[in-house]
Amino acid sequence: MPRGDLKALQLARLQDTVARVANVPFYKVAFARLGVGPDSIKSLDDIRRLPFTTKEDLRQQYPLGFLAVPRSAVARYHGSSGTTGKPTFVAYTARDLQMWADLCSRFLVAGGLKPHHTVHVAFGYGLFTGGFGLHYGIERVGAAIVPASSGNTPRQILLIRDLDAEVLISTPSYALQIAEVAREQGLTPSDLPLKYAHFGGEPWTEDMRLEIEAQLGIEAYNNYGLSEVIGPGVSGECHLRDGMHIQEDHFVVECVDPETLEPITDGSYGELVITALTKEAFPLLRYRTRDIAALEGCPCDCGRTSIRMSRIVGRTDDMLIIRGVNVFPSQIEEALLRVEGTAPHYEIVIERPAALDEVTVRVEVRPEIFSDSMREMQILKEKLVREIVSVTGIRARVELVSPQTLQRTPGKAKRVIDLRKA
Ligand code: DLL
Repeated sequence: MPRGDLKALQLARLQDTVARVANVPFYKVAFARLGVGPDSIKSLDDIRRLPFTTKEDLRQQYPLGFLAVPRSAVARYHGSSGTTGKPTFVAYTARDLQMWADLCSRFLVAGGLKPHHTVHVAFGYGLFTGGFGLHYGIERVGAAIVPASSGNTPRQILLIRDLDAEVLISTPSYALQIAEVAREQGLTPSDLPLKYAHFGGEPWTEDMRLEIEAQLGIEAYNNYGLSEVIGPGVSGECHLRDGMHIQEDHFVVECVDPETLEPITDGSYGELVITALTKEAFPLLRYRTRDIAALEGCPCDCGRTSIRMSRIVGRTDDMLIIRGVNVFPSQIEEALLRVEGTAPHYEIVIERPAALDEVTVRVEVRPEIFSDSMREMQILKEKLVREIVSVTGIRARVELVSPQTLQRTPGKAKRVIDLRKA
C-alpha cells in the first residue's frame, strides 16, 4: 500500500480505537487526567497525546480490566508466562482471531512459506501465544501442520524426519537443542528434511542465525510479537532478511527514549511502544514493550512499503548496568559466538558481593575442543574475556563448563541469573 494511503488508514483506525477504549476504566481515567478523547486525534502525531500503558497497569487491572467488549464476545484467552508473579491475560474476539491468523500468514508468506510445505510447530500449545498463533497462520497459508508442541526432543526429530517437515517453527534456542540431539543420534543436517525456519519469542543475534543455519542446514527467518499486543504477528522478515516488516495497517510502532519517553526519530535504538489499531477484545494504547530496537524507514527492496524494525537487542529490564556500563545479554552472546571453541549455550550470572556488580559468564565448550589440558582451556578463556571486553566494554569472569551441562528449555532460554535480587 502506498505510504500515504497507509497513514490515512492508520489515522482512521486510531480514531476508531480511541473511541472504542474510551469506556475501558483505565483509559477513561487516563483520558480525563490528560484532557484527551476520541476528538483529540486529528493527525497521527496526536498519538503522543495518548497515555502509555505498562505491564504494571495490566497487573493492576488483573485479570481482565482492559477488556473492551462484553465477556460473552470473547472467543479465546491467552497469557504471558508470568515469570514474576501472576500471569497477565489477554483476550480475543472471533474477529481478532481471524485477523491474527491473517497477520501470521502474511509474515510466513513474506518469509517463503508455500501451501505445499509441511510445517513442524515446536512452540507450546497453551496460554503461550506462540503455538496457536502460528498454527492458524500456517493453516491460513494452506500448508500442512505438525502440531508437535514443545518438549521431548527425540520425538520431535522423529516427527520431523518421518513426516518430512521442510519448515521448523520454534524459539531459536530450542532449534539449537534439536540440532544437538540430532547430532547425538549421529544425524547430519542432510539427514533432516528441514529447509526453512521461522524463529521468534526470544532475543537472538545474527551470529546465532549463522550457527543454527549451519547446524540444521536451513535458512532462518526472524519474527516478533508479544502477547499484550497480539502474540506473534507484529512483524517478520521478508526473503531479504534485512529487518522485520512491521504490519503497520494493524499497529502503530513508536520508538522512544525509555528515560525521557521522547520520540527517537533518527533511527537509533530505543524502546518500542505499540498501539494496536484493529483489536476488538483487548486493544492497548501505546504499550511500553520494554524491547529495545531501532526503526528503519527507508523502503525495502522487496517492495513492501512498511517500516522495518531491527532485531531486539535487549529489554530495558534485562539491560545490565555493570559498573556504570550498559550491557545487554545479546552483546555477550555476540562475543561468545565470535570465538571458536565454545558452544552457543551460555548463562550470565550477576552478583554483588560488595559494592560493585560482578559478572560471570558460564559457557559450554564444544565436545571436540573440550580437553584436559589446563593450558588450552586457559587460552580459550582468555580469548573469551578479551572478546567480551571488546564488544561490551566490561570485564567478566568466564567459566568454561563441560558440554551439555547448562540447562536446556523447550521454550524461551533463560540466559540471565541475577543473584543481586536474591
Ligand atoms: O513471545 C510472542 C511470540 C511467539 C513472538 C512466537 C514470536 C514467536 P510473549 O510470551 O508475550 O510473546 O513474549 C514477548 O518476547 O516482548 C520480546 O522481549 C520477546 N520476543 C518475541 N519475539 C522476539 C524476537 C511472544 N523475534 C517478548 N526477537 C517480547 C527478540 C523477541 N525478542
